[in-house]
Amino acid sequence: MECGGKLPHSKLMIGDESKLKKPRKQNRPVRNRRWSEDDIDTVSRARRRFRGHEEDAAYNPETEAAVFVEENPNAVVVSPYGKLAFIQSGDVEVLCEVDDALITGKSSVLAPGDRVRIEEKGEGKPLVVGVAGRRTKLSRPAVGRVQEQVLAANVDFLLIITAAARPPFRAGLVDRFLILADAGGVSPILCVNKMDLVDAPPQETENYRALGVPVFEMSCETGHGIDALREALSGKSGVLAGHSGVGKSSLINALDPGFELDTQNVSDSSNKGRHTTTTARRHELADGITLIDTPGVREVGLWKIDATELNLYFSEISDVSGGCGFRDCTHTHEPKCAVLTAVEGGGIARARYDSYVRIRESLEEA
Ligand SMILES: Nc1nc2c(ncn2[C@@H]2O[C@H](COP(=O)(O)OP(=O)(O)OP(=O)(O)O)[C@@H](O)[C@H]2O)c(=O)[nH]1
Ligand SMILES: [Mg+2]
Ligand SMILES: [Zn+2]
Repeated sequence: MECGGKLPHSKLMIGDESKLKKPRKQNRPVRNRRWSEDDIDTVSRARRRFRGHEEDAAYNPETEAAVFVEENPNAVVVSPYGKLAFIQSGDVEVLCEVDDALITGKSSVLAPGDRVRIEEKGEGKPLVVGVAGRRTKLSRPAVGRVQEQVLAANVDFLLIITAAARPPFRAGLVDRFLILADAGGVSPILCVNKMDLVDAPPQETENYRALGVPVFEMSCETGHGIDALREALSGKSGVLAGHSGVGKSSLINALDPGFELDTQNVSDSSNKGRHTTTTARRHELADGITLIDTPGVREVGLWKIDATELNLYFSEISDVSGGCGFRDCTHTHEPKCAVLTAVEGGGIARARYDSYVRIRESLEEA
């Protein structure tokens, strides 16, 4: 799988790519190296083995092969707009038409961050004639579940934005976003915003630190933690995702004071955000940072992930599952299950295990 490449899993390593090019050591411990390029390779290899075919299972060869042929992109997608698209070409943003070959149903296959080729037609709007293969992508099932919806393309990071409070921290959503990131070759970063509202971060954040996911505690309101994140993102690209009202757009405004994106109060009665941002859009910030803002989500569907391979996306589970009595152990009820033993013994966080079980059930129902 052609994926993120050179993706640091600790902010200390950002900008120091030499460290990432070390030869691969045999039998090094699996823990804490979860989100490196090697790991993504390992997961995708395992997934290919499981599926028994050569292509990367995260990509859909039927739809993508025909479309992603552009070898000379000259522009980048800012925001798809039905059968049109806002495209950044040099310093200007232009509204373009999109070639029929790139349209499925009422919209195009384009996602913010896609590298495309546009051509002037002489009259009218320029035309998007092709799109290049994606280095990474973040996708979920589109409404109706039969089609893939790519939320963002060619990003280094998925910034999973959560709030310490208002709306409440939801670990289950974080777990699903981690799967999406892994499946698309994107490095996750967990941002815990609104720290000004609490004395201590939600307890579950420790589970993510233990997995090697970088965790940034911050407040867009007070500016706490913003410099550290800006430094970590310098020169990189990312997509922001999370529940409505957690502060995604506020974060862009905080990282670059030149921005004044619309933000809105979380309604006090329901504790739910109001979906202030309604379309995904790519923004170029100071310090060479590119971020795609997205509308808030309540749920995250998983695209092309099978219940039986779910354990591959929970590194702490796949680390110990070799010790299970049955090779096809589901880690839910079987005797001699090494995963259940680890959960009992505290080696695997109960909240993460519960997420695994819940997601597994949802995939079996689908
Ligand atoms: N107390 C506090 N409030 C914040 C913080 N960050 C953002 N907010 C507020 O939270 C509300 C929602 O922020 P937005 O940036 O609109 O949230 P969003 O994630 O973009 O929401 P959607 O666009 O609906 O997905 C706004 O009223 C912000 O002012 C923070 O660190 N602390
Ligand atoms: Mg927003
Ligand atoms: Zn088991």
